[in-house]
Amino acid sequence: MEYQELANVPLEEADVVIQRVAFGESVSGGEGTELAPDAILEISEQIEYYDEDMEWSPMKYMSVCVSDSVSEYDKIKSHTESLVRPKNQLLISLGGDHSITPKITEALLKRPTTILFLDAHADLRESYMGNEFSHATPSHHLLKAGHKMIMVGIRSLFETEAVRVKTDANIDYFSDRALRKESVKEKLFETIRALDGDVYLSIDMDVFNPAIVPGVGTPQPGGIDYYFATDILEALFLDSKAKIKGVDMVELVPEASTVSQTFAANLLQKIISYWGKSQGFDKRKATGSQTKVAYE
Ligand SMILES: [Mn+2]
Repeated sequence: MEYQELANVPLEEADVVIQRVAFGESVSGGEGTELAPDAILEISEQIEYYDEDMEWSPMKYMSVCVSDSVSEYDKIKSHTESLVRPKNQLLISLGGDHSITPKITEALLKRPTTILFLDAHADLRESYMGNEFSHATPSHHLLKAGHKMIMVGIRSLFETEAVRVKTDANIDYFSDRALRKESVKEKLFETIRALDGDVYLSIDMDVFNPAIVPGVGTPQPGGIDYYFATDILEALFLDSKAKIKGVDMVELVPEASTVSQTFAANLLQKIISYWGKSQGFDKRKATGSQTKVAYE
């Protein structure tokens, strides 16, 4: 598979590494998250190379490598480790359901880190339907590993989760409803801009309004929109001192209209563009993946 139909470069040369995590066993509502990585990459060829927000074509200056697919849960950690190289790279993992996040972070994060967690659900259960590593449990594992969490867009909680988000000192909680208030929104952006040190970004696609992204395993009414998400990316990548250790996008279920996977592919492009700009790649020589493309 390729991103935007760009030829894959060797891992050693890649600025951006896209990991395909085709694991979707634990989704309760819908099925098909394991199909999302390839559906997002397939539709990414429809997206213009030029990013109208950052006013550049990121892939002119950056090179990309799409990994082979990992579909067994017990192999996600070692697969993630196998993709890490001692150079400045951004690893973006395309899920799969949300249970993959703790396995990816186990591989990437060697010390306590801030997890910016966009989701309709708190995902704090210790186990769900008998499964300790279900899509309803990633936050539990992340906190257990010592990470701090900033939760954004939450609007569906189990009673004990509702208590924990307000009492756990390691959770900075921004519910979807509260974010309708300008003052709360501003507080979220201040919090993100103040980030310093290692940060991992996890985007559950059900954080978005399901009228915009209908293809998710467990849709919830309410939710954020595209520009709210790009504002978050801008604050994180361009206005903060955070060092981004990795990104994942999970819980997408490809659907016939292709609206959901097109949304995800655009969001993926924004992540790549904003990160590339933050690294100053627009000032280096234009020898990226796009320069090998022949135009008609
Ligand atoms: Mn989730």
